[in-house]
Amino acid sequence: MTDSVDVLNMLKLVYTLYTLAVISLIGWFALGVVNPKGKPRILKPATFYTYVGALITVGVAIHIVTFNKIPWVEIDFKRSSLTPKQVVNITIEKHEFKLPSPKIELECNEYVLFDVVSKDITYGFGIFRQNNSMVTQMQVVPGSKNDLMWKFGKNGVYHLRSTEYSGPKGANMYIKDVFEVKGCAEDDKYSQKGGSL
Ligand SMILES: [Cu+2]
Repeated sequence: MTDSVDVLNMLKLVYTLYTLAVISLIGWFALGVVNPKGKPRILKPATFYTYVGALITVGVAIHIVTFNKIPWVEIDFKRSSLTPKQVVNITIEKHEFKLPSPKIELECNEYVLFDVVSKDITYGFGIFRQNNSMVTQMQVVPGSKNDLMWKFGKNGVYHLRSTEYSGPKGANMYIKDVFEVKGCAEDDKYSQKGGSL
């Protein structure tokens, strides 16, 4: 199952190539202008617009072709018709997470809804792997409904951390090994306790 690690690796590759293609256009133009052999070599407008047109087409196509490969997009689109199998209610007050239990078990390949309420200021709610890479996160705004639906496809133990600046005390809003996902066919290799990292 695709997760944020795979998405990030793919994006690094795709956007590096795309950015190099964009930069090459500027390089091509600059080389023409400073052409040491006589007159500046000016690009034909048709060539220029074809190249820019190709960049736009490829850039838009990347989004259209990949959007349904990204696992959380489907959840966002179908959100109103999905019923979560599990609801986790969390309250935050005075820079402290109030959890329903110290350890929370999450079911594999089921929709889980994290419903988080702030009693005072804006915080963040983020789920992190053992290597501290992020699985998912949302902002937690007081007086608003903040709920995040997610489906976990790999076994692992995850940390909870506030992902929004909430003053100096916010740095302590970090609880290790809160969430555990069990029952999947596959392990999240970055989220195993005792680290196969
Ligand atoms: Cu984009």
